[in-house]
Amino acid sequence: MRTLLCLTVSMAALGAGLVAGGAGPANDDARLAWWREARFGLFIHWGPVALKGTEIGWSRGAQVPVAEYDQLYRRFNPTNFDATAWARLAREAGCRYLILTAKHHDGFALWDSAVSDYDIAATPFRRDVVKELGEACRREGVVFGTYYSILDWWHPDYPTGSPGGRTRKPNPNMARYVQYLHAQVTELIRDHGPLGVMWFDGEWEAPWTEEMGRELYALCRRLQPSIIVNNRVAKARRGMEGASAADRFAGDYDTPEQRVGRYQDDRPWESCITLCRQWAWKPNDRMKSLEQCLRTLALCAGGDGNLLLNVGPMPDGRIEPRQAARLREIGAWLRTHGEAVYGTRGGPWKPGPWGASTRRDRRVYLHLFQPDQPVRLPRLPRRIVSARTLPGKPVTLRQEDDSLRIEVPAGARETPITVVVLELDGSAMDLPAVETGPPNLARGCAAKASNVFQGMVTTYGPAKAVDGRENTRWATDAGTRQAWLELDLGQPRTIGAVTIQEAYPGRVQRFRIERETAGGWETILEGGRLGERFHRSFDPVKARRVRLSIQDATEGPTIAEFALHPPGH
Ligand code: H79
Repeated sequence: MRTLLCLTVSMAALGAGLVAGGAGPANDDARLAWWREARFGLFIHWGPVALKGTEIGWSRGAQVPVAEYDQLYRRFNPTNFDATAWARLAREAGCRYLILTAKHHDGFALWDSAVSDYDIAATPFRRDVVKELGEACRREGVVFGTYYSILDWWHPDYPTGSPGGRTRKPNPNMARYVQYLHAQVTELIRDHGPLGVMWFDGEWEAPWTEEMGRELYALCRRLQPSIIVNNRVAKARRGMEGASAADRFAGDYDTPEQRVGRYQDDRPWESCITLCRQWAWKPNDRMKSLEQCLRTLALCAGGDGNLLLNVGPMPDGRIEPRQAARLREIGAWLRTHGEAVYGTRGGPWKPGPWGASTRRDRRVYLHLFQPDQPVRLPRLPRRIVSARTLPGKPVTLRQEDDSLRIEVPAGARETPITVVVLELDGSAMDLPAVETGPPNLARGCAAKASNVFQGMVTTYGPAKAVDGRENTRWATDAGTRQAWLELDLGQPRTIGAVTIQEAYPGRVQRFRIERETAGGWETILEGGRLGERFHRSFDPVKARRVRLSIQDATEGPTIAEFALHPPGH
């Protein structure tokens, strides 16, 4: 019922476009409103590969020989599959939508596809899993969507046959493959819809072009104007970080994978993260704790994104009881704390080790991860009229000069997250997001660099590494192995810690941080890999000019942020 209503409303509002706000989270296309409000979805990775317990995305031709893998469907007979049980579990988990892998990279279709015999109809099971699950979800009030991998290692017309294109088909025909892909996507949307979301993947391989992506997006919207399509439909995604390049066609939302996305309130995003370690079912796979799950959800919501939490059902059609139990625990927490998640926007405080914040109207919800420690956050330009935990217990609040100190009395603390509701004297929605990290002495300082990607200084210049924005970066030319970034703090400052964020984590292999002294450059610290977020404190030193010297990189280094902190941070 809710699904139908949402889809009708969205269709009426089509074409509203993006309304950029002056401050605070941007309001986008009304078509995405239900999805933003939902905040939490269930991802399901399933197929004949569950019989082997290996990974759906990359075990074909690796852990399982191709000849064996491609015959697994002949004995795929999940007689315990119960669509209603899955849809109900999603609802009990508090998931407002569900995405099923209709077709993964291995090419197998979980529905009865008219254009392929490598599908569920060819298994002993024969029942159309996509159809049954879609119908069950609609009955249970969970919005249904499908995952579809653009690449296809099984299909003879698709050029590559394994990850990284290591094996190639003898007689590929990409134009004909695109027709096949369009036919399958049409079957999903037209015959198994309406769908809330079309979740594409596998777009990174060379045969797929931006033009093909635009056409595919247009096809989806033509078949169902209200449908939401992720950024993997085209070529905009930047690595597993999942954000979209600004100059590329990027679908409707960004898709960080196996990580929480960065705070981003001007474009929708959704982190897809596995409950266990594999996407597809694996016996005795390590499962995340309830604490990890709830904190991940809070960090996503607090960063203004969604969480798509994945389970891989077993080959007999059941979701593992321990995984189902974990999902129900999440749902139980959401029944008492959902007010702080559903229908909120992230911020105004950006997430940090202390926790995260979400907002709706005049309220701000603090999701505190260490409620036994007082939290100090930068003050907001609003008066706080009341502060209580979500069950309504009083919280001690002190508004100091430039910070706000929040302390939860022992009797009011909850694990793994204590939610505090702050009531403001005005709207929380127009407040720009505030950093909660340590003070950054390098922010906005003068910077120069040994090299800038294709000389594009305004887009990728050194200033981008010190602008306080994690979604901009200093980039170097392809093939750069050594580079330096030099900062001038304007006057000698005492520094005691550094944070470095690589935009493409893993490229930097060896680096030094140096300061200029009367006698020349002196090393403050040396390190190996940087990664997504490198933080290190060191014996305080005074410095005006500081240099990041990269001695060894596998590819042109790209630095999203280079921050210097006072001692004690
Ligand atoms: O379905 C799950 C995985 O099976 C699938 N995506 C999730 C949702 C997946 N397939 N492959 N991968 C994940 C890993 C691929 C990583 C890479 Fe890349 C592809 C590394 C280089 C090319 C991603 C795309 C990072 C850069 C481009």
